[in-house]
Order: sequence, then C-alpha cells, then structure tokens
Amino acid sequence: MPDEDRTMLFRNATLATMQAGRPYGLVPGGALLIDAGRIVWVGQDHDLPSGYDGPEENLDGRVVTPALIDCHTHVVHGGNRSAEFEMRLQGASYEEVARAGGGILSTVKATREASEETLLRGALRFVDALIAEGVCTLEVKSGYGLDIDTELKMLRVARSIARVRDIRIKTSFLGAHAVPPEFKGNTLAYVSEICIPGLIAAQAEGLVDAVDAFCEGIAFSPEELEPLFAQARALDLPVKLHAEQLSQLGGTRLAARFGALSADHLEYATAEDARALAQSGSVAVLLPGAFYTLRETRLPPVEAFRAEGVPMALATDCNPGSSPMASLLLTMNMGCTLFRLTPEEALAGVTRHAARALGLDDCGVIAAGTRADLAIWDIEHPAELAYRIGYNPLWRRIFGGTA
Ligand code: DI6
Ligand code: FE
Repeated sequence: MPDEDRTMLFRNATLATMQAGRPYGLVPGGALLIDAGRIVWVGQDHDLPSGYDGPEENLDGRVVTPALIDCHTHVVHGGNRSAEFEMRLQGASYEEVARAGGGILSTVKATREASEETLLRGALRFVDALIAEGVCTLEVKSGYGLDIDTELKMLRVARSIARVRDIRIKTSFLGAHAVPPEFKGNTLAYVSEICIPGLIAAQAEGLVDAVDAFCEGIAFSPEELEPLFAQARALDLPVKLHAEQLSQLGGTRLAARFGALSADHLEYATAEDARALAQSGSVAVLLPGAFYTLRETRLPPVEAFRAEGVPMALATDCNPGSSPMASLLLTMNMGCTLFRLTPEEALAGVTRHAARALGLDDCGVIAAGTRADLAIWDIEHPAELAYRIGYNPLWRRIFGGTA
C-alpha cells in the first residue's frame, strides 16, 4: 500500500506531462518532486527550488508519463467465449451469435453461476496484465448479471480489486447491457423492474460511480434508456453510453442530452453527433480492440471529433466477446494504425482524456497537485509507446507516490 509520507525527487527525466501548450507537454531534462502521494513540483532540473534534502533518483533521461488509465473495461465476468470466436471465424456475425442466445447472454449464465472469489480471480488476470503496463486507474462495468443480485455481486467484486491491488477502480452500473431470457420481448419491464431498482440498490451500497448502457439494435433503444438515465440524474450519478457501435440509433445524442461523461465506440456516429458531444463536453471513447475483433470496416469519425474539439480517449473494452484484449499499449497502437490517431493523441487518450471520461481531475497529467500516479518507461521518446507491437517498455510504475 502507498506510503503516504514518503518524499522522492526524480531528476534527469524526459517528462511527457500531457499538459497543453507543446507536444506531449514535453519537458526534457525534467525533475519531479513527490510528497505524501502527490506531485508537489514539476519543471526543469536546473529550476529546482533549493532546500530539498530527501531521497533522489537519476532517471538517465527515461520518459515519465502520467500512469495509464483504462476507462472502459468489463474485466469482471465468468467463463470465456473461445467457442464463439471459432463460430465467428467460420462466418457467423457478432449479432447472429447474440440473437441465437450466445454472446453476452452466454457470459451472463457463467457470471450468475460464479462465486465472488472466482470472479475476482478471473478479473485479476487482466488487472495484473494492465498493471504491468503502467495502469493505475481502471474502470470496471457490471452488465453480465442482468438480475439485481448478480449485478451487485459484480460491482462488489469490482470494488474489491482495489483492496487486493494498488490500483484505483471506478465502477459503472451496466444493467442495461442486454435483455435477459426471462424478460425476452419485454424490454421496458426489464428496465423498470430490474435496471432501475438494481441501480438504486447498488447506489445505496456505494457501489456505483457512473451509469452505462448498451444502445444498439441487439440491446436497448434511446427511448428505452430514457427512464434509466432520468433515474441516474435523480441519484446525481453521471452517465456514459455504448453508442453507435454497430448501427446509427441516436444513442450519442441521448448521451449528449444527459451531459454524459463519455460516449463509447462511435463507429457509426456522424458529424452531427460529434457536434452534440462537443456541446455537452463529453469524451469520445474509441475502442479499436472491438473494431479489430469484429473485423469492422466503418471507422469512427475521428476527423469530425478533431474539428469539433471533442476529446478522444482510448480503452481496451476488455471483455470476453467483442474485445478479449488486456493491453492498453496494443490499444494505442491500434488507435494509430486502425483509426489514424497520432501517437500523441493515443497517449492523451489513455491519460488526460481517459481521466476526463471518468470524471477525474486529479490524474491523467503530470502537474503540481495531482496524484503521483506515474509510469516510467525505458524509451527515448513518448511516440515509442504507440509504435511497437507486443513489447512493453515499462521500467517502473508509481501508484500514489510509491513504486
Ligand atoms: N459493447 C461491447 O463492446 C461489449 N459490451 C458492449 O455493449 C461487448 C460485450 C460482450 O460481447 O460480451
Ligand atoms: Fe464495452
């Protein structure tokens, strides 16, 4: 656990602060002073205020970035879907598998049957892989329970991750992920009898940081989600939305109307949707792992997001179906190669903009006053993080000021 009283001075670092002003907010020959888990001074080595006599370390020019943030994951789930992977390789589409009762619903069955211990053990496989890449903040969704008890079980497991690992967890209630078999053909009843009371119960237990939903032909329409988002607002909880992944349904505009923290996926979003996100100040969370896995061809409107000034985040979407990926470094590479983001946009997407997609303002940049959540890399330039494939140059991860 972090030692709150420890001070540490890092010198001779290449700081990618990710603050606005210059590319990567780069500070060569940088120094960084940490005290009580926070960054208290950042600047050029030769400007260091005198008087510090605590421990210090020379980083030999290594690159220091804010710790990475994975702002969209489903790491808590039972079972796996490798059989479905094979079906899709033989030509079945993701939607066909889902309509045949596979897909999300097969993970629901396995998750309902799993104990909290089993779910935690399963999630930690992916959490540990992400920690090894310098991740210090992780969003985790429910959504494979689809009954009140199992949704709460998933969220409890998500919260428990932060008790057994040095990582910050933000949870999203995703009761509206799919309609379970017992409510087939009765979507509105599912929303009013399970999603809304489940959300209220989860909030009462302190298990929810945001409310998410899957707005899609195989899931929920914007109209069906209205009452859920109204309930989120009544509970003072921010919303997020899986929107415009496989078709254009108007989910992005629903999210914008509710001032969402983020709209996620967005392959089928339009320039008008980009404008709506700009107006609501929402983040566009791009998920290239799902695009890659489903062999999608329709690209998210990156150019429109840039033109409208919509911040773009990148996340793994780590889930057993459409994105069985537990690497944020690979996500950055895919964001560049598949979506044509620049390496700088990719890094902002897993730091500064990912923090904003979670409603956090104390991490995601290197600045005085923010948490000392840092990643130190054995590289010469931050562009290298998005450039290599299947190679992890993390040298040290610092969580709350402690390695
Ligand atoms: N979109 C996704 O990418 C995940 N959920 C969602 O709404 C996929 C969930 C799954 O296939 O298990
Ligand atoms: Fe997802």
